[in-house]
Amino acid sequence: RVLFRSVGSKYLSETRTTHQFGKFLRDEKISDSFKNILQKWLNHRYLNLAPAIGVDFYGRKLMIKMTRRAAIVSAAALSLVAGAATPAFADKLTFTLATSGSETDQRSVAMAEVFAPMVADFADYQPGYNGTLFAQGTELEAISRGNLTMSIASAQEMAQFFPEFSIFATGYVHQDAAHQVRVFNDPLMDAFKAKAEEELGVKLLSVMYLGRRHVNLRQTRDELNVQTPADLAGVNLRMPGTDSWQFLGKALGAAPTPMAFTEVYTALSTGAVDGQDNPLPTVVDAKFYEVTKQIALTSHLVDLNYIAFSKEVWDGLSADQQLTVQRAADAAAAYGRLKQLDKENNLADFIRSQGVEIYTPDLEAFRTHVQAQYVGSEVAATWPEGVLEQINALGN
Ligand code: KDO
Repeated sequence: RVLFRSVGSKYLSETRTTHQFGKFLRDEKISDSFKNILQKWLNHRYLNLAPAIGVDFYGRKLMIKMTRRAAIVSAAALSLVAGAATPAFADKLTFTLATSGSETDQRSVAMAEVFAPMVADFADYQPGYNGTLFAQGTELEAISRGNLTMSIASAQEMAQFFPEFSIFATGYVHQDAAHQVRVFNDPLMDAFKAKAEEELGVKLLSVMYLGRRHVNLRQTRDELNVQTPADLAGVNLRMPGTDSWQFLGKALGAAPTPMAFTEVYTALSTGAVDGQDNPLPTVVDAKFYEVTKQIALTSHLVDLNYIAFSKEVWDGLSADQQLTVQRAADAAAAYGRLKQLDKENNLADFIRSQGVEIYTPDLEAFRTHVQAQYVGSEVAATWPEGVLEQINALGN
């Protein structure tokens, strides 16, 4: 017990990050069995009985599936060393969240400023930004496999598992932020949510507002004036890398290129792509205005994300904790939505001041063309009957 306490607190006080901790262990002459105990302690401390991301002995990132059984075994091992004392660090859960968004993205801010404090009594919130924990598009699988607690998931990512989710990723379907909320809370979502829980182990807690996506290009308007989908012919438009996105890119009339969000700035600056599509707050947050010359306000997708949560972790929570997590997610989503809407409405002048022309193309031409591409398509064939009509009925 004394050994454990003294060595443990020495390590804790001398190592501020898991990487340093790993380096410390590697450099010290410690027996393998003791290393083993310390590794388990590290897992325990950072993963806290919940499946999550860990680091290996040397501070390398590693996916560790910390099952309940393994956790009990490691707790038992700790108790042995610690003379059967209950480890003080076992009292809180860890909720890891992976997002391809930045730390200053409004959704990230909402989670850190609203969600985290609301669950702080029983859980440490540990976000990983910019796709550092898991690459864009791999987060849901990580939750499903028990390696991650939460993500800011897109309908397009959900559609990789359940193609019918593409209905929420279809151009010109959602009308605005309020419409998204009405759709998410409507009984029409029940079957979608149940399938995600039962078959993927992912619980969709709340809907976040990302915003109206527009076409943002490197070309000046003199070089390319985008009025109708025909004007985008041959334009190499970066879209995220799933089928739903690529379909939408083609439906817009462009030649879509799949690419992870974190690579877009460089691709725009080198000319590897002609453009990208995202809402104005993202254009500012990711500084795309530095490497583009125009934004055609196509509003082709009023984009959303879900706060996705591990069903396994959820089931391990008490009823009170579940209620708190749900409330925290709803509060973060509501807060983020207001902030994002405010940004969306007020950023155009700033973007213009950076030398980017912003204008509205022929919206009717875009809407008609995009919608026509979905009619009778393989994508639309996956939509449960009547759901599109139900979504439309919830609109304005
Ligand atoms: C993007 O890759 O363009 C996108 O906007 C897709 C969204 O679903 C979302 O994941 C977002 O990226 C990232 O969070 C970065 O903001």
